[in-house]
Amino acid sequence: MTDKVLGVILGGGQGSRLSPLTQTRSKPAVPIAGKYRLVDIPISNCINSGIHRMFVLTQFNSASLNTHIKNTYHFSHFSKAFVDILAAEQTPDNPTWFQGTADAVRQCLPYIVAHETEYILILSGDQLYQMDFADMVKNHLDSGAEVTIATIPVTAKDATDFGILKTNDENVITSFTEKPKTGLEDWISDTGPVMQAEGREFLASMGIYLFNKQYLIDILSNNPTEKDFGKDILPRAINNSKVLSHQYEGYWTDIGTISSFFEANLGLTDEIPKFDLFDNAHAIFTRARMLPPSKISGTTLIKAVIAEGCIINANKIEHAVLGIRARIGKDTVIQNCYVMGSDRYQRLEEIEEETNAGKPLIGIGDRCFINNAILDKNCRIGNDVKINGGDHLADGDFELYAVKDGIVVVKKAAILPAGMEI
Ligand code: ADQ
Ligand code: ADP
Repeated sequence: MTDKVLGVILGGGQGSRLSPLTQTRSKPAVPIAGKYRLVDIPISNCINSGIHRMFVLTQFNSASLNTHIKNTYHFSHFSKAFVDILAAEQTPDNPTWFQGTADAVRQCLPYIVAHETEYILILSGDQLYQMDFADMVKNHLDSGAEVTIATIPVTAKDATDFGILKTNDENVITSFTEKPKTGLEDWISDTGPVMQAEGREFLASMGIYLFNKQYLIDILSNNPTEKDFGKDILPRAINNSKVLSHQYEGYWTDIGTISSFFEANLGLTDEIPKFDLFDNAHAIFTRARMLPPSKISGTTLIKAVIAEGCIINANKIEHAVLGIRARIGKDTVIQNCYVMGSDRYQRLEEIEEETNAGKPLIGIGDRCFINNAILDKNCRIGNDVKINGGDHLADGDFELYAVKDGIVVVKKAAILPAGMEI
């Protein structure tokens, strides 16, 4: 059945919540888990569920997103599979960028409907989860609904950040409110004994919607001023037609902010991570690179996830994810960090030249101490640099780095001179 489904991945609006990681690239291209990009998560979920045709809608079409998609998702000539990027474009009819999630899908409808498909699955681009959409499609078909929303039980604390809904006994949604700030007690649902025991009594929308194709075309075309699914289109659909809740209870988390992104990455270092990259049935795909194995010397490694192609001479790496080609010098200590790595290796002559000129090399130098930080790609961290993130640091945006919720984010290709302290 999933061969009748076309996936539409919402790749992000302004991306300001993930800034400065989105300063030079679109959100779907943000590197995650050492070797993947954000967009690999929804794409892999689709592929693992038998959905092989996908559009990625993005507000700006960065070179890095294009390169990644072009180099990663190759399908057989004999299949109809594809992953295509649709970037917001100005046309004579529409001089503006995407105004919201529903507007993004509306502006791309001509491309979407050109494909032979019966159902459109709308997905967020900034969530970490491994879900089989086939179950959701089956529920949708069995119920005869026009729309199915994937839902997950959440606690009262989390409920204010999500669309919260109530259903009848047949899981048909009867009411919906987007990110309720007051009157939460009216929105408690019977989520079952296991979820209730965890205090998860509110049914939240996961931002994953399965629409009958013609229904989606009609509701978007007939309400041209409605910009968002959560605020406008879904409440309208729930009032006027059959909208089903498909309850999911696996691991799912939103990674749209620096702190949730940071936590999700460091969560991969747990003994049994909630997001399991080692799960055969839910593999996450990414670009196949021909990188050498990582080379490590004299380093104590505790809860470390290390991608390919790294050169590590550090003293200690604890609770950290190191991305491809990360280079770390002698006597350096890295803890509670996501180091994204780099795009290339420096040639030996270049290393000699730059060292003589006193320029920090790509990677992290000797005798550094780095705690509670994200280092974007291609950073040059000089010798003896100290970065100590934490709640004592106020939020701020500076030339070389930003601080968000105590996490220091060193910007892509930033050069931190020897001895600098943050
Ligand atoms: P949010 O995630 O807050 O809530 P929104 O900001 O609309 O909603 O983003 C949804 C997805 O669309 C994200 O992946 C975002 O990056 C992307 N997006 C946003 N604006 C876009 C644009 N203009 N063009 C392209 N992509 C865009 C939504 C629902 C809630 C639900 C949560 C679950 O509105 O009801 O509970 O998702 O995370
Ligand atoms: P990002 O998304 O992190 O901003 P890109 O994806 O645009 O970055 O750039 C990464 C790609 O660029 C990689 O494929 C890498 O091989 C290539 N690349 C970037 N800089 C160089 C360089 N100086 N030499 C060789 N390859 C490079």
